[in-house]
Amino acid sequence: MASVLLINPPILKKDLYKGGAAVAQTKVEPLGIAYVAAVLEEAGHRARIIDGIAEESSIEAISREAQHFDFVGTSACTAFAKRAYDAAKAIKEATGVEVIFGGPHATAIPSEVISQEFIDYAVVGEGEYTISELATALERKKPISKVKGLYYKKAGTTVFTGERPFLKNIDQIPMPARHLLPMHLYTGSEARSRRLPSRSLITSRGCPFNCTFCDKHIFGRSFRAHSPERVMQEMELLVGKYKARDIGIWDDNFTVDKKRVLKICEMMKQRNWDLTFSCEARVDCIDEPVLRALKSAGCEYIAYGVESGSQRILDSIRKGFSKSKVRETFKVTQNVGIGIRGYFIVGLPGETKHDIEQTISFAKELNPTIATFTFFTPWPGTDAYKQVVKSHELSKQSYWLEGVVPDFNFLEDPIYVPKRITKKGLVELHKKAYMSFYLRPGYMMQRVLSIRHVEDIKMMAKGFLAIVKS
Ligand code: B12
Ligand code: SF4
Repeated sequence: MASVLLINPPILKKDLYKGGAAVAQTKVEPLGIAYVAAVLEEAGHRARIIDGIAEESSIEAISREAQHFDFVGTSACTAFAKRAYDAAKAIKEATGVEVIFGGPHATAIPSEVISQEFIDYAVVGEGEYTISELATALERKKPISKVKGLYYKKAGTTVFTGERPFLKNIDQIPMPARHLLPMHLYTGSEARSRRLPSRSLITSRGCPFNCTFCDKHIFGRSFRAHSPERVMQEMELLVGKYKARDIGIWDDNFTVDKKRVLKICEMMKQRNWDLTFSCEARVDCIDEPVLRALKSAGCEYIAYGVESGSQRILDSIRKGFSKSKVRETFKVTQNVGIGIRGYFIVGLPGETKHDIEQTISFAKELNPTIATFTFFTPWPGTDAYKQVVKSHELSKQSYWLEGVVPDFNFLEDPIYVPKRITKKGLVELHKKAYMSFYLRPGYMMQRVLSIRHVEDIKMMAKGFLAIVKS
């Protein structure tokens, strides 16, 4: 039996959330390392998780704990890569323990990760079985060259063992090891749920679409879903053991398989739980019958990625739908009575001031319950990243080594600025997007009229404060 300490890199909340986000802090469980831990335990290994974000742990405290383990496994998306490197380096120096790096950053840019002297292994893609096979092989002193999905160092060179095929039947994976997470510290995303605690759930992996800005290296394009029966089992656990009043379904695209979604909704209704939920979907992968089923099963919010109000830009990012489709789906969703979280991006490659103005007016026309306007960030490995590197528009190609979100790309400091706009102009348009969307008298009145419970007032006050602080 090998022992593995899995960590979310330590980041203090004051460093992680700034401006509006500091008010509406999202406290979401890191399911990635929880899946990894579950498969390690299933294979007979010992796993412990320290969520350095939720627990606000120090690097020193994690290092002290690390000396009791055979391996430390760290997870990081690109936004936290620097902090994960800092933690890995300190742990290595303090303990000499072997370090395994997995997650979106390692998968997008494994050569950078494995080139760090304090990192011994980089795991790419779905990591559960790779790390568990690696731990077993090392423990039994067997060769690791057969463990697919792994980068490691050998005699001064880097070895890649080859792609690990995507898991075909994801029902084979055990449920994430929530028993190892500090579940009392997670309340969920207040921006997506009216009732707390909201627990997180993943019911499918992969998205068949191909938007240029989206990092899909982990789960790829083949859509693989849990059976409705397995989804019920996990929901049962969340409602029973973890007292969920709401569930945040974080699938990239929950409604790809409409038949499956209809079945899930029907099964949820039969169980008669006191439960609401939210999910993410594409405007062209949903229709009225599905929306009605979602509503009757307790769906309170759907997040749609609209991205832009300029059809030219929508086409250039390969979004694959028209503005009229967005209008149509928003109307039906609003008629059915489900709240909408609209995601918009500002500063996409090729955008002009006029395109962003179109995005702002489109957001106002669509009138979602909540709108977020995010600066475009070129995540490594995406087509959008390659595009802005090729056009010499990205001055700092490894910007993630200079700080963690929100040090970069937040409010005042977009990492990328399209050629035809100045940085100051982009920041002003971003601010304008928030102000002009939220400070509309009609919008404010609608929100006030939607108040049903004391909780709604609390959430609304927080939301308002978040806008003011932004
Ligand atoms: C939920 C979510 C969030 C939640 C928090 C998630 C959390 N606490 O972990 C919130 C809303 C807070 C969030 C925020 C952000 N997110 Co986010 N998020 C997601 C989402 C939708 C699901 C994550 C998830 O649970 N996946 C399911 C698990 C099972 O997958 P996983 O975590 O990747 O883990 C697997 C592998 O990566 C690997 N693995 C992971 N860790 C480890 C560790 C070891 C040791 C090993 C061996 C393997 C391993 O094995 C796991 C099982 O197969 C993903 C999209 C996606 N499809 O994953 C985006 C995603 C991770 N987010 C992304 C981004 C960009 C962000 C933001 C930077 C957005 C922004 N502009 O602000 C911020 C980050 C800053 C912040 N303030 O938190 C990108 C990351 C891209 C990248 N290269 O880093 C993703 C991939 C979306 C995308 N397609 O572009 N996010
Ligand atoms: S942005 Fe959404 S629809 Fe586009 S590829 Fe990513 S997950 Fe799929």
